[in-house]
Amino acid sequence: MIANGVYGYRGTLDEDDATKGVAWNINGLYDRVGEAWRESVNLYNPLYTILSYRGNPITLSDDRVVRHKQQLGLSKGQHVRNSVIDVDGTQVHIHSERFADQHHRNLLHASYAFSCDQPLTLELYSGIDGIVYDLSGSHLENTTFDYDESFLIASGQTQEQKIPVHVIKTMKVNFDISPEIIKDNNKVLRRWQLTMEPGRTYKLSIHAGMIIGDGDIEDLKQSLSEAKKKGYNHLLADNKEFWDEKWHISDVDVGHHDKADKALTYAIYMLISHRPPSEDVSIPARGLSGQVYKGAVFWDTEMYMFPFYLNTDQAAARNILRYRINGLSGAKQKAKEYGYKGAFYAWESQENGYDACSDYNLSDPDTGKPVRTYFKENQIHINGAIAYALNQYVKRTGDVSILYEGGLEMLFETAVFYADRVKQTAKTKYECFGVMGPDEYHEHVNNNAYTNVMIYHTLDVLISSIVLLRKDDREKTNAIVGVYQKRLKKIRDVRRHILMPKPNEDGLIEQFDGYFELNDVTPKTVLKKKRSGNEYLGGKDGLATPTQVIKQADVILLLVLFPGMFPLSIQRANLDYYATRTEHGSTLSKAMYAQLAARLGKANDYFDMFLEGASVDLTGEYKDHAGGTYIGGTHLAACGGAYMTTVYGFAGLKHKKAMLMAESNMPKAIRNLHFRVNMRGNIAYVTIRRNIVTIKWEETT
Ligand code: IFM
Repeated sequence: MIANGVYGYRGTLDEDDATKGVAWNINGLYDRVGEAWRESVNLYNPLYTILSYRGNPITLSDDRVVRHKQQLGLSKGQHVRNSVIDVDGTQVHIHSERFADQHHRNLLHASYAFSCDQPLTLELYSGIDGIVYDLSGSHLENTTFDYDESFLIASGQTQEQKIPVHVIKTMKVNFDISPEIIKDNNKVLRRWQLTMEPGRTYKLSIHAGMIIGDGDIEDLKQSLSEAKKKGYNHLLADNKEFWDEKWHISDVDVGHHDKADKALTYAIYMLISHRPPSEDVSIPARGLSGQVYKGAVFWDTEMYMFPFYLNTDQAAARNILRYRINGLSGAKQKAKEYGYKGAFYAWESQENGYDACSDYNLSDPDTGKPVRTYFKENQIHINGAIAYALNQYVKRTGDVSILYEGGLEMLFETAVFYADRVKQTAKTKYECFGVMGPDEYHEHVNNNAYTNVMIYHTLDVLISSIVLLRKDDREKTNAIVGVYQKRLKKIRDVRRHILMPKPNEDGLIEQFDGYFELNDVTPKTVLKKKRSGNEYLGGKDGLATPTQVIKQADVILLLVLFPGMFPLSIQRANLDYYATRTEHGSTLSKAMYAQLAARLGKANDYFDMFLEGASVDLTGEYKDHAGGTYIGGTHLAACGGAYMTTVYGFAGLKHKKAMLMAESNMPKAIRNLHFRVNMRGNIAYVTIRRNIVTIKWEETT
């Protein structure tokens, strides 16, 4: 797929339609049809282009394909397709390219070239296909098509909020034939009838744009006319400049290990492609690859993707945080709905912090009946993820302005929620009941170690942020603090007395109260009992529920995030213990094991795990269904996890304010590693060669 943070366009073919899952998926535009899940919207398809011979579409039907290849050029963000199709004894070559405009992020460009080896009369159709692929209902209504000499236009609106959308397309051809227009209820197309000369290449370039809401159609037409004038190749060259600059700061070069290098390059390509363009949007869990997980933003963004942006694109990191600040009203609303004070952030966040998470996310494999799930109300650790990222940002950038711009208020509200959510069980003791940690198989658990530490950390970040801000502007800070003065006493008390995890005599941290009493079996034993391929292992009746088998890194993530909290011996004991009990049923899991292992000098033992986690989108080896729900797509958290393991694990990167340190925790399979990091405007070039670390300060911006 190609993407630019505003939209994603899947790697489908020019001639594909809704039945093949074509999707121009828009970030931040959501809709709900009837009682179906509220999900992100796919726009009309402006790249629809097809050749036809004697009224029959030329497609990749098996008997006619001579050759077919699709490529993704990661260095310039370009999708390329080459096909040779046999048409009645004549070979028709199709070469198409497309890229997401990284400067004018509402534009999309493509070029479509074709030729044949014998004379042939063909028809070329290109236009806007109004029938689009959707997971949960058709989101665009009142669709109309229009055209003039230069443009084709499809307009409509979303069903729920009646948000107007427009897709406009202009084309240029290198042959002198006037097209006809074809318009029906589903599409508007131009059609050219061509008597093709062998050896000549016929070319069509396409420039498309979109407006969501009340944009100016004339402005968009103007931008498209300029794009057409400039031409596809020039635009591509401009785009390449963007990519060159991004790759310079973002590339992580893993010498002598093609698999690792490829996986990382792909992961970084995805992360760059999904950087949020503004504070109105963030990054959905499946990126902009489609509507899986409702196109919603999870904790994946703050916990797994954020570190990449913090190191390479701090404007994007800021947008991610601002998106949460803007979602505060939604989070306060959610807290209220559950009877709590403060802000309870959405588990599946859409616009303005609205929680799109359903109460029934899965279904029973035997009966097909919906299964009640508690992701939405149990996973209160989402608040902590946001506070953690905000704290990392402020510490790294020194940019305290975000705290005045709603950041401190957000911290207060999340802290107020936590202080209200915990239970005082003794004079000096607070506990947290009925939660779900990152391991989603076990619901309604008490004192999940990860969650309790996140609660402590959030309250701590609030208190330290107040201290920091008071040094900066006492009056301004006190004005914000004053609003919450009455709540501070409880916040401080909870911070002091929240039950914190304590390793047992074997050095093990219990994931939650009673975890060690559960059946101690391996994931293999549990998996053997599965009745259907995509049976969900957790929840009320899940096979893993009565066991110690967990879905994903939980205690291990805690150790990754707070490296100084427990001695190395404790970290090692827990890595060994939980590794044999983790199913890695989520693509968020493996990278965290590999990262901790690297820091503990065990990178070799976990290198294969790192590779598996980093390559999921290339190998396709992940669950594409869980409990009857389709969950496929691009795994942005795994991309971020691959980056984290390499930079924070293998290279042991640490930063303290403007100071940067690295150490070699390299697995044997990787001989050298290079990457750059932005430290308050200075670029550090980190190199590890034969276990020798060097950091060179490259340039000052
Ligand atoms: O946020 C994750 C969760 O931790 C595991 N299930 C999938 C979600 C989206 O990636």
